[in-house]
Amino acid sequence: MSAVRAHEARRRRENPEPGELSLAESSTPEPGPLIRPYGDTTGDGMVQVSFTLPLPHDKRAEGAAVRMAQAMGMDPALLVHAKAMGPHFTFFVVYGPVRHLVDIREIEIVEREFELLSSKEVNQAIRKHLRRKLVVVGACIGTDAHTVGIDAILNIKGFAGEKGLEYYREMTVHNLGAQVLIPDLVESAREVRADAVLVSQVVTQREAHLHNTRAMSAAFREAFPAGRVPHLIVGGPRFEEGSAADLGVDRIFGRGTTPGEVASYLVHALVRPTDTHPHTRSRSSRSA
Ligand code: B12
Repeated sequence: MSAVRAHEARRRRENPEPGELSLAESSTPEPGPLIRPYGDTTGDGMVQVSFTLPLPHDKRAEGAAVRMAQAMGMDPALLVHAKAMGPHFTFFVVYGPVRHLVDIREIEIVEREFELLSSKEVNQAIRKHLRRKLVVVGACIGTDAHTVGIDAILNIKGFAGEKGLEYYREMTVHNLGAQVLIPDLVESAREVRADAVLVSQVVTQREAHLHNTRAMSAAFREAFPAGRVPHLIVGGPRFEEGSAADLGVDRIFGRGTTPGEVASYLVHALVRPTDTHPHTRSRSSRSA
């Protein structure tokens, strides 16, 4: 290698610019700041994508899949799997390198704003400061029948090794199940004087999860006086972090949420030592 090329290679390694890869020639496991995917060798940019095209499975469809991958920046694009999905569609998996870089210095991280508590600490906080059971109502709304997510949070058997909210002695949980109509949810929340309403939305076709969440929030705000609206929480795998305010809810939980996180959050949001929060008043002083 000439002295000029060696110098240029060292400059790139030590001081990469956007468009240059810091890890490509390095064996250090220290990442970034500019990174690209890893397949066989560090920084080779290899990715695998899958998608479905509205074409019957034939040579033309396979060519279209390769073109699609190339248009996404994969060059060369290797078709590794193609399978007919009925007579009119084909599912593809394509593998190949991309040239895009990510500058990890630009990533904004939303930190958890509450402390994780054990179930014992959650129960103690509710008993000591709320001095009554914390009441939770949960449901899947709209036409959504995917109950596994909300059950993972609410059912006693729980999720990821953590017991669900039903396990917490100081919580009363009403799980209304699937396809609950918004007026019925509002009515149930009123009836049981819910502190928090937990709604699951898994289906996102035609942005159903966003429309349903906005409609649910609007219905609660119409039905309850200001300051008396139960704490509104939605969860599901495809909600965007940071979009709670835009959707009119208090908190969003995404993929991989555990019941312990939700229980800890409920204490953080609804159980205050000073007992000044509207939802933390004793039952006799609450007007529903
Ligand atoms: C199981 C399943 C079903 C089961 C549901 C059974 C049941 N009782 O729930 C059945 C077979 C009924 C079903 C039906 C359908 N399904 Co389906 N289904 C799935 C599947 C395979 C798994 C979902 C699941 O259980 N995940 C496990 C749970 C634990 O994860 P989760 O839901 O994300 O929940 C976690 C978090 O998101 C969060 N969370 C979720 N909700 C809440 C709520 C709160 C308050 C909080 C705090 C947290 C929280 O906490 C949970 C634990 O971490 C997914 C594909 C997949 N692999 O994800 C498709 C999937 C969700 N289904 C899909 C579709 C399209 C359908 C159907 C429309 C298919 C059809 N044409 O009939 C129907 C719709 C039925 C209906 N009316 O809703 C699509 C949705 C696509 C989209 N973009 O909307 C998926 C993604 C499959 C796919 N790739 O196409 N489905």
